[in-house]
Amino acid sequence: MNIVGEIQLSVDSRIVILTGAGISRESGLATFRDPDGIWARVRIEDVATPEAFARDPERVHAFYNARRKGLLDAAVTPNAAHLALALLEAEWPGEVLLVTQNIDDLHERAGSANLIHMHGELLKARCLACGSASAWRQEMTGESRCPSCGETGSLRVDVVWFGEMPYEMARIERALGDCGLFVSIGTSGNVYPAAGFVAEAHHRAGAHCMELNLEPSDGASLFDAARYGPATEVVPGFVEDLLKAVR
Ligand code: BV8
Repeated sequence: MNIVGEIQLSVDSRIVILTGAGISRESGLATFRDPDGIWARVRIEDVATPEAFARDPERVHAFYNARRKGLLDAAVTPNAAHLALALLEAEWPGEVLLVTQNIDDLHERAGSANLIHMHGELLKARCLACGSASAWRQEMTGESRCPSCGETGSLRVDVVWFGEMPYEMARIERALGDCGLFVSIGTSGNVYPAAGFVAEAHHRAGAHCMELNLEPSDGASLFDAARYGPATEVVPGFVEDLLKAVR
């Protein structure tokens, strides 16, 4: 058993990491619930539910087209926090599973591979006619054609809206039931089931639970320890502390 800072952790144990919009903030992408966040400008009910899409698909397409354009801006690149998590996956002897609520591709671009996008991906389209998911980097409209089946008007962005089941929950639940460390980064702890993961890791796996965030989240009291500050400062520092134990 190695002592990593304030954590008792064996170096072959699984680490589960949950990230939210805060980890991408310093790459230039907006969060949701900060004063300048996305939900300060537009209502969830108008753009991020199946009902909104049924009611006004073009409005929903426009909302995600603007975010896709922003993500594909050359100025938006992975930051030191994304890169530190990719380093941890490469050097930690045990499994590092990264579960992100984010729909951007900054974790992949930083080198993370053992990655689950539980709320889907902005750069993918899902066809309501054939069910396929395809890479999608351009504007999406009601005239867009499915790359797999050729149908037009059947595409939606491949993200999980409110009221829809997040992706790969069985795989996430299995990991939460058998991990030595659970780390929550850049999330306000508002949205379920993600906000419930810390309690699961604690009660089912007896994991040490760590919050790395700009400020205490709504779930702060559920964590054993925390480090507060910008992700590009606290995440690399924490990863270095973990890797000191294995070097
Ligand atoms: C589900 C994808 C059940 C799209 C998102 C009524 C009906 C149905 C469900 C519900 C209901 N009432 C409640 C629910 C549950 C609902 C929910 O939790 N609602 C909340 C609002 C109460 N959840 C769902 O609907 C989920 N599905 O429950 O299905 C079911 C069961 C059976 C069968 C079918 C269904 C689905 C939720 C997923 C919704 N999709 N996004 C898109 O992105 O457009 S959620 C959205 O919120 C994003 O994914 C985002 O990631 C997520 C969480 O937000 P955060 O990432 O935490 O971002 P936030 O801005 O809130 O916080 C940022 C944090 O970063 C802050 O703490 C800040 O301090 C910090 N920060 C800022 N800067 C920095 C920083 N930290 C470090 N460094 C910095 N520089």
